Amino acid sequence: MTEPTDEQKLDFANKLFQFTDEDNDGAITFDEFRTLRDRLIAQFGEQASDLAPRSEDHYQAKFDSIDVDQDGKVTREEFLDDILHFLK
Ligand SMILES: [Ca+2]
Ligand SMILES: [Ca+2]
Repeated sequence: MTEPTDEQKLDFANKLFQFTDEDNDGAITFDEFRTLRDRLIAQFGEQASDLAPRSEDHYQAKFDSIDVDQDGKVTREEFLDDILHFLK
């Protein structure tokens, strides 16, 4: 196994953003974010649940940390910043 390239990481991050942004309006609301775990499991199985927080408290903390400008929405830019940092 080789390390994923930056391009693959970016591709993955973009796909995850699209998956999380359920109504495709270009921003993730907390409501969309909190259902992520259930939707990941439904789509990809139990092992995908590692990508999402485990409890309501974790969701809120995680969402707040991704939403850098604290406007209640996570834009693609904010999301990619966080996930690419996480994948490093
Ligand atoms: Ca949305
Ligand atoms: Ca924001």
